[in-house]
Amino acid sequence: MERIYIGMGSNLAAPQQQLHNAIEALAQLPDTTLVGVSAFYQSDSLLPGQPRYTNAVAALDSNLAPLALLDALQAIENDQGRERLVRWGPRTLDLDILLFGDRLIDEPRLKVPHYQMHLRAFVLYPLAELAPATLQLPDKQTLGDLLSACPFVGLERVTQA
Ligand code: PH2
Ligand code: MG
Ligand code: MG
Repeated sequence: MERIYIGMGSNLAAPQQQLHNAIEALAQLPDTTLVGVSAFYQSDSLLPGQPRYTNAVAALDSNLAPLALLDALQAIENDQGRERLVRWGPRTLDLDILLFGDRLIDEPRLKVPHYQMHLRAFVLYPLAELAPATLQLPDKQTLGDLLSACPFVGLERVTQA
């Protein structure tokens, strides 16, 4: 079993419902336990001219291999109507593997840790709800290090009904 963190995002077609549906789908993955889900956060898109995003992070314990998990996540994205038209385009659902145990993965289809997680408040602050500040990335930086370099700016924590 390895602890895996998944970044979730949506900015189309009822983003909060998309995330709720994604969480149900993650809970059904084979050889996997859903360990936790952060609060939801809203923020402007990194690319201007798109709807605001809702983001969250989920923690899984899984025996799936990294590429098997990637296939399963892409199947969930596709089930929820993901269209891959342009890179960084608006999307019904984005599921990104942020961290996979303490592995460094560099394959054509999959780079872990996620290449921009250290820059993204909408990833780091929800992740910090699920993981301790002492969590080490493969390069030995801690989550606390990344958080202190990434201000909590432009993020709005969603109060759920
Ligand atoms: N994802 C992107 C591009 N821009 N902006 C926010 N706020 N949240 C995202 O998840 C996001 C983004 C492409 O992965
Ligand atoms: Mg993605
Ligand atoms: Mg993404």
